Amino acid sequence: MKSIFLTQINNCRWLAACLLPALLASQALVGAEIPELLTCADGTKVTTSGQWEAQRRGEVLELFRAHVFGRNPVDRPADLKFERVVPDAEMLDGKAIRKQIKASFSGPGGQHSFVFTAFIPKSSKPVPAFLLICNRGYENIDPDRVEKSSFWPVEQIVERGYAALAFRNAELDPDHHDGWTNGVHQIFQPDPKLRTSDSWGTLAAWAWGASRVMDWIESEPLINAGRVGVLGHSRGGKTALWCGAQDNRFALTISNNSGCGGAKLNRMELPKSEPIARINKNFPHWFCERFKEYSANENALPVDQHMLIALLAPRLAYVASATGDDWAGQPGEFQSCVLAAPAWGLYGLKGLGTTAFPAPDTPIHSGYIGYHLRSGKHNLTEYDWKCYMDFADKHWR
Ligand code: GTR
Repeated sequence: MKSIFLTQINNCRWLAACLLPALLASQALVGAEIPELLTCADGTKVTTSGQWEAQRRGEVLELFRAHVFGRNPVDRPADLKFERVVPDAEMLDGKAIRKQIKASFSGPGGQHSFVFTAFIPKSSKPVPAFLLICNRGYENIDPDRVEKSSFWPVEQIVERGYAALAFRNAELDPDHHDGWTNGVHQIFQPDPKLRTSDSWGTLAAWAWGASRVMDWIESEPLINAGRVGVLGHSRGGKTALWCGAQDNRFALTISNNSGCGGAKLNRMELPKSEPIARINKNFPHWFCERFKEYSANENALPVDQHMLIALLAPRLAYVASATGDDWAGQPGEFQSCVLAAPAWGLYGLKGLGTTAFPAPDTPIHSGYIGYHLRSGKHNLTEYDWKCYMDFADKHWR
């Protein structure tokens, strides 16, 4: 266990740059014990990528299943099938093909389906792609492009040579605490009484949906399945992190303003940020039941969120914050990236490449973990998308 207070004392650049007096005044930082990323349950220190993959990575993944997000009852359903909702169409002045696909499957509770859209730029070779887990209304992911939202700027994404995919989270599971009687929870575990402390919550169900879209991407010759980024905003960002952690087919995972339960370090108790007690009270369906044991009890949690980001190594990871989003705890989102970076070090790769909290609108893109602090409010904007594409370009082009 390492004291975050000591970590920061050793880190004068970070302290100097982080002009948040409330943070430094917070007694909650002093002595807060951060679970060690690279120490196995049996005390073995991890010094190689081989050890990480053979032992520690699986332990960390299991801790997040058992204590935070819950356990999926099923991976890819045996009868999963994809069919076109409408014929493929040329869109964006002929620059892209639009595909609208319905994914259908069944479980003990019956049949279910959800729809996703893909805009694929015309190209002589398979293109890289971004998959958005959309937690806002349908108007944000309008397949007809009548409504154009910065949440999913398809025109810009296609212009830069990326396919843009999106689905609506609520089609997998409505975003309400409704007793697990609908959505994919009901399909795969029809009797809610049989749920246990580690049964999957709603964020896990949404993440599972993103993996089903990846199943389709793997069968789509126009997309390069080896270069797909999954991203989400806020509750969608928490979901993207859990998706990328479990599904290593995603080469890039992006958390936009994900905050508590996402990129924000729980033990960094920032006065204006969301604590576990609040998220469990307001959104009792997001995590597994056991996560409630950690309400106002952060230090008992056997993981912290830097370990979630570390599960993405050695793939690409990106965390973004916004200056006006104290609720997400920006310094805590950044600090998770700092503490996750040693996982990339095991592979001889640069993680974040700095420990200094950056000035607004100065993206850090030098390593395998990208980070930026955008000026403005809690949102997913064209600026954020530009940063994500710049980062992907740097690694993939
Ligand atoms: C808030 C919640 C956050 C965040 C956000 C969102 O109300 O407290 O954790 O997820 O909603 O998804 O926009």
